[in-house]
Formats: sequence, C-alpha cells, structure tokens
Amino acid sequence: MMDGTVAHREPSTRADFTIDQGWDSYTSGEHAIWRTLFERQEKILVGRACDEFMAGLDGLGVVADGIPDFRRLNDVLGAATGWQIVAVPGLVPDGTFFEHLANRRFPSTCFIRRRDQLDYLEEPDMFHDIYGHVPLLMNPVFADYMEAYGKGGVKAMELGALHNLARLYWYTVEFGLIDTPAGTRIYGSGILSSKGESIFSLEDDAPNRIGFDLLRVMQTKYRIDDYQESYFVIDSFEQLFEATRPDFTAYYRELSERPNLEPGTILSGDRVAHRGTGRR
Ligand code: HBI
Ligand code: FE
Repeated sequence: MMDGTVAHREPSTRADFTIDQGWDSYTSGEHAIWRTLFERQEKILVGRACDEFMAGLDGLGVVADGIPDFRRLNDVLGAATGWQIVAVPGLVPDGTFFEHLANRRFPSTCFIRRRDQLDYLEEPDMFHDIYGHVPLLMNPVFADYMEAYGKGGVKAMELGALHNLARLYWYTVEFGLIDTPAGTRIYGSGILSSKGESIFSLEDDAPNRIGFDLLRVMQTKYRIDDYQESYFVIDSFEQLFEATRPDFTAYYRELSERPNLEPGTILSGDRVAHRGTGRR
C-alpha cells in the first residue's frame, strides 16, 4: 500500500489469507440455507450435470443436511487426488489464489449467502465453492488441470497476460460445458451452483454454444453480471488438459496480435453447436 497502511486482514488471517472454517459456529439458519440450495440443485442437475461431477459429489459425501466440515471433506479429497480445501474470507489476491492452486490447495470461502441472495450473489460463497468447484477435484484429470492452471497463473502474472488466462478459467472451470454420448452436460462451477443458469446454459436459445478452442477462448471477453452470451463446449477433460499442457508464452504473443472479442461474437472458423438468438 503506497500510503503505508497495511492491507486489511482479519485478525485470524494468515499471510496466505487462510482462516479456520469455524464449522462449529454455523447457525441452524445457515445450515438451512445450505439445505435449500443443495436440494434445489439436486433436482435440477439430474440429466444436466456431467457424470464426473455427480460422482465427485457422491464420493466426497457432500449431503443436503448441512454445511460440510472441511476437515471431513479433506480426508476424502486428499486420499482421492491430493487436493485440500483451505478456508479464506473471500476473494484473495490473484497471486495468492494461483499459489494455492499450484500446490493443490483450493481456496474456499466459508460464509453462506443470505436467503434473499439465493438466486444471485456477485462474489463466490461457500455453496459456490464447495458444491460448485470441489466435487470435480475428485476427478484425477480435472485435478491435474486445476494444478496446471495455478502454475500457469503465476507465469501469466509475470508475463502480464493474466487477462487471457482469466478468460480460460472463466469459460472452462466456471462456465464450461462438455459433450457426452448422452448429450451436452455442465461441468462449470458457476453454472452448477446456479439454479437459473443450469437451465439457461443448456436449454435457452439465447446463448451461443461453441466448440472449445484455446486461443479463441483466451481472446474472448466475458460478463460477470449476467448469464453468459457464449458457452464453450469441450469434448473431454483429457482434451482440455492436453490443450493447456504446452508452455503458453507463444500463445500470449499470438494473442497480443489478435483483437479481444465481445462475449457474443461468432467467428467463421468457430465449430458452432448452437447459434444464439442474442441477449436474453
Ligand atoms: N479468490 N477466493 C477466491 N476465489 C476465486 O475464485 C478467485 C480468487 N481470487 C482471484 C480469482 N479468483 C481470479 O481473479 C483469478 O482466477 C484470475
Ligand atoms: Fe468459482
């Protein structure tokens, strides 16, 4: 901080911004909000969420009856893929975020939204982080992708290319769709933890659905205040992991010569699964 003040930290926050979840202090009202959110998504995601997500949720033992204890989840998650959940007060600085991911630590908030925020809140809460993100960390290929993303983030910051990499995260980890023999399914956490967008992303005519292409995704801007205007569809987690395995330095150079695209753009070279009717 230029004026000499130290960044505000909660007394219990450590240098890496981690805090204790404080599971014993949740109220019955907070557990009830978790139950409401869980039971709602449980109904909506049947036939909409990818199998790997459902298997991860089940394997983790995340259930409707109340807010899970991160210590219990970490016993299972650690044994499955070596990932651990660390509790943080909210959004943490990019560098801290990537450092955690690069070391197989997922930073999760530990507050739950209020009842009047059930359908939308601007920043991630524990339902988004734990229900939306953590089940897929039980999948070895996706777990590797998330670690690679963390390592890539540290590098992207050094190269001044964070905005490109943030788009990759946004259109895959947060809002990604995946093709399966049974049809297109959801794997993006921002969709999985949202009642409205779980339906909109797959079934509404408004948004584009475009085949995943790494550079195309990294040149495309995104919306943070509304449903997405375009969703990108991967063929498999292996495809995603393979596409992002190489060193990104050359990609960032190529992107610096390409225009940034508006979220609703369709290019002639796109593999268009659905051409959207436009803003909803
Ligand atoms: N912090 N707790 C938390 N959760 C996030 O998803 C998160 C963050 N800090 C930075 C961040 N995401 C993004 O800006 C990076 O992916 C670029
Ligand atoms: Fe998220």
